[in-house]
Amino acid sequence: MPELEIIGGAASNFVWVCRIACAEKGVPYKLTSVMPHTPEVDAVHPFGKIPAMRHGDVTLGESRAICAYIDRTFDGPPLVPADPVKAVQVEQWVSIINTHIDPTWIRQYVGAGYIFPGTPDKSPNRIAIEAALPKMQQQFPVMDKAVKSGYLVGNSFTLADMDFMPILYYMTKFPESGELLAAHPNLKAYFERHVARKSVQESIPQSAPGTAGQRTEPVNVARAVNA
Ligand SMILES: N[C@@H](CCC(=O)N[C@@H](CS)C(=O)NCC(=O)O)C(=O)O
Repeated sequence: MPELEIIGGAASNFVWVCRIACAEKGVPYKLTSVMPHTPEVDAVHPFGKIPAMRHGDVTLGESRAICAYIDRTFDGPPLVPADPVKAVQVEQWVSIINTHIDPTWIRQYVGAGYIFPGTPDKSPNRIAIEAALPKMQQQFPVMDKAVKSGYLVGNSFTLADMDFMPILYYMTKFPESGELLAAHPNLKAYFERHVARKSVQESIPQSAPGTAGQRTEPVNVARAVNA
């Protein structure tokens, strides 16, 4: 079997999802840590976004497609339950996270507010932050209710949880989102429980979003044994 290559900076929450998926599945991979719109990425993703993936002759972009490939190609615990209702519930949450939560919590609040503020002195962009917060204040209680059982779907750690954990991790790094997390006990307990998983711990980015350098680091992930 050729080596799986995940292409994209480790700080990207979408790259991180794929790395958690590999670890949960017990799939070794090489991480090629490059920014979006670099030649390695442009050669694979139609719009130059990360993550991209190579495995032998197979190339793919988009985290959901890459995780589906990992799940269907390799042995190991399923990332999506076999039960058809639970399987589509996973799709529902992945879609909600990618189309509602990521755009507000990561792109707008973390990205435009703190990481790429576009202010002359690089100080936080209060306009972007204040624009994101009312939406986040509505979305946090929804997600708090959704994780009440300890998982987004059923009673196991699925791709939906893998998609959500990197975003929650970044919520702990900034003041307003940290306060929101602290004020939502189900979300806080959910985060604290799953951040301890081996698959999450071993893939925590060493750099803040947007600061990942261009380097190639081999990662050999033994099958994760998680609680
Ligand atoms: N729907 C894509 C989103 C990927 C995405 O937005 N990645 C960001 C980094 S976290 C990116 O490449 N941004 C550059 C851009 O949007 O041009 C996926 O699930 O993989």
